[in-house]
Amino acid sequence: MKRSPLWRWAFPCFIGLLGGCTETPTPVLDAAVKDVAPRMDGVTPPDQPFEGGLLDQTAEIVSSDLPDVSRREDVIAPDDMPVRETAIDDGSAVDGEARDALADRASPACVVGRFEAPPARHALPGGYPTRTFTSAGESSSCTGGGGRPGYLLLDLNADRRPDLVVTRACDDDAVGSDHWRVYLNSGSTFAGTATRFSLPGGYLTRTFTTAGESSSCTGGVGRPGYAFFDADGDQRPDLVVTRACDDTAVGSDHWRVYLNTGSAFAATATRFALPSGYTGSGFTSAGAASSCSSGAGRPGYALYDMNADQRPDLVVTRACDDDAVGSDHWRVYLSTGSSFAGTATRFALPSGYMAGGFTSAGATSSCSGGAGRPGYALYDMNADQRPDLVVSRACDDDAVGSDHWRIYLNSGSAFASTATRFALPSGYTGSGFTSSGATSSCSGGAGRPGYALYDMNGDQRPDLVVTRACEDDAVGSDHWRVHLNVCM
Ligand SMILES: [Ca+2]
Ligand SMILES: [Ca+2]
Ligand SMILES: [Ca+2]
Ligand SMILES: [Ca+2]
Repeated sequence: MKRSPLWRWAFPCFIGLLGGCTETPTPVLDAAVKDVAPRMDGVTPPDQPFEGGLLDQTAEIVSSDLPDVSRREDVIAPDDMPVRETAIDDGSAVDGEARDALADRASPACVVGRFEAPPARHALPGGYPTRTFTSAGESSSCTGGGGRPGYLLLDLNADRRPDLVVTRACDDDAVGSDHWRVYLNSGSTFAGTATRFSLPGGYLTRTFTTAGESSSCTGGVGRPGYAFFDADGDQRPDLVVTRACDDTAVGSDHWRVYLNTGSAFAATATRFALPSGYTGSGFTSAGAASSCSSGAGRPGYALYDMNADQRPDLVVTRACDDDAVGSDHWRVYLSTGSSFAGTATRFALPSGYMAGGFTSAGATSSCSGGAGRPGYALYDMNADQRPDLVVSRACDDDAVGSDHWRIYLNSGSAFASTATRFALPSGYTGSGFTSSGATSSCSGGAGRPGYALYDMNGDQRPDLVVTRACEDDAVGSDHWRVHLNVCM
């Protein structure tokens, strides 16, 4: 996800209607979480015409100024899927993987680490224009002959390595309509040949061309709201429709989940129940900040697996009726795999920051005017499956974001009250790494690289991925730089 990772949505919370937002002091880890099989939604989109076997897909040639590549799209064979009975943190190597040695560098005793200064090289697929992949995800730009594809990073085959997913290709409208092109991540490279990943039918052409959308149902357009996260906890991100233009119940009492089978999103949706006590428009968006003014009463929410059961939980980061939420604690509604708990648990935040310092699941810093809002985000930096609070800029210490970050480790019911130091690589200019990701800014000599955090080698530790370097155009064209997250 993340994955960063990260799936955020907002729900209007009308406290007066139900007790859905009450809190209990029960630690998150103590809460019983049951594995409930998703119920069928009864939503059956029209059959998608099936044009021959997936293995028989013909070559897709994309014009390019890069050397060659004729690519065939293969289905991801079910046999390629890792066995999932294994505990996610057992540290065992996966047979046949090229970078087992790197994975083995994660020691169970490792509390926190650093980004290695010398970067590893991660090869990008050919067949696209130069500087196509200068960030960790882009919307397409097909007008004017530019031919820039839309793409994102998503671990579609559950080997814990994010794959490069082309969600729109300028030379083929079927990409983003009935399938995506997936370049599987081997740990040190993206495959040169794309794999075909099928999308559900029943939606407009080019509906699924980005990493997620808010809905656009006016004017008969009928574009659904959607996002990608692993709803059922099988490690495979699923396609979740948060608003459907033909059914107002989607986004008010349930979502449509198209489960990831390993080679496709299921053609038929299953139902994910939403908390009651909220109004109809509450759950229709994949991301929104709180809106407490003028009586709207919409809290800030995000989706993170706070208790390490692989199911993302609903995290309320701001509540309009309680300023302590976002200042000293968050509310967590645990996921059962097919619904969220009706009662929230309390998750403690570190002290020492301004009131309301953590009212969203991540923010850029705002140090001017004495506001003192830190820059922060949630990432599991120490590979215990629990997202940690990463402060990438602190208003009282300029070294934060230039030579280290502050990490507040997640205990399961709280973030640690004391920060751990996480070293950043030297050798970059500009404003450094004051957020957990940034687009590049190479003009005017600023020299700020484009970067993001992704676990590129599958050892559960998010790595610092430089997607554009101002002094080297090859970065973002034929490779990325990966500063591996390693133990101190
Ligand atoms: Ca899943
Ligand atoms: Ca969870
Ligand atoms: Ca952690
Ligand atoms: Ca890693």
